[in-house]
Amino acid sequence: MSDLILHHYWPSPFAHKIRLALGLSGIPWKSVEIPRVPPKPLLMPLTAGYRRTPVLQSGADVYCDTQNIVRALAEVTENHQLLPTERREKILAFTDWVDGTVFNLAARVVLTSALDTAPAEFIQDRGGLYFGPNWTPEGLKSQLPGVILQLAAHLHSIDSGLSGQGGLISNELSYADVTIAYLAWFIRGRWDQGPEFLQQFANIERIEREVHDVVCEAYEDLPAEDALKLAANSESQSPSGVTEQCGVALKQGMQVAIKPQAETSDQPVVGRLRYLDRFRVSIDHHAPEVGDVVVHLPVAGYQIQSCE
Ligand SMILES: N[C@@H](CCC(=O)N[C@@H](CS)C(=O)NCC(=O)O)C(=O)O
Repeated sequence: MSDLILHHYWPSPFAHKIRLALGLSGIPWKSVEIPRVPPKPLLMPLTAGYRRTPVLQSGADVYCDTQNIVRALAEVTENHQLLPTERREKILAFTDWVDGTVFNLAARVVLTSALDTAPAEFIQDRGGLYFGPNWTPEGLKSQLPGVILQLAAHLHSIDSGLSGQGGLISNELSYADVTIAYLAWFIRGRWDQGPEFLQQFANIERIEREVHDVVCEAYEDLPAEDALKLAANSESQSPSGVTEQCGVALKQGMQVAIKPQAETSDQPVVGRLRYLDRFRVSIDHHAPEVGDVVVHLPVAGYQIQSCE
């Protein structure tokens, strides 16, 4: 297995989720810090234009999106603590809902409370990413009480699903618990009323504590240029081939564009289709800085379109 390199910045909640996941599994990793807003000139050659955070690199294989990264961690390291095989799909369904619905509400609360203090460039960028092109500061402010109520309703149901001990899915902490922990970490650290708000959810606070207590941080810093060189000197270890699926005419080698299904300002990732199954889509990508790499995205939550 080649070194696992996380391209991230420290305040990113989704990156925090992967840092916790790596820590809980005891997997050592290399840390490349990337900018919080574009341009990201030392990331783009690797990702074919995917600009979100984090990205996991293993040699010439580049995994985008945290759901996909967690699946890849289990495959590449053969460590199944995060996603025990028999409970994997249940955990991923729960975490997909948290990352989409629940995180989006938390991001609305955090962004609304930062409207008058965060740099305008940051607010503009994140507004477009999370709320589409038609969001306004006034709209966010007027919806805030209703958004807090929705967030509290979802957290109440997660909290009641947790018993007095153990994780959400079993006695062992899993990726489901890591997901609860990153969400609580985000709400606590980025919203001034977060610590008080979270006191309503004693079980969530317990999981947040237990996950953070148990992780060991085994990382080393790596300059971004070295990560690019490493990709250039490696070959992808991932498979190729397109699994036939009912109603889908995509073929290996076709030029495709892939972007999040939601209304966002993300640019599509474009490349030749190399691999497709029920969960993952991979494209071949070439850039002078990295040579040939393979960029992997999840199928669920992304729109894959032929450009031919
Ligand atoms: N669905 C993505 C969402 C990732 C995401 O939205 N990350 C935030 C940071 S926490 C982001 O990319 N912000 C914009 C940026 O970093 O350029 C995932 O699970 O990885």
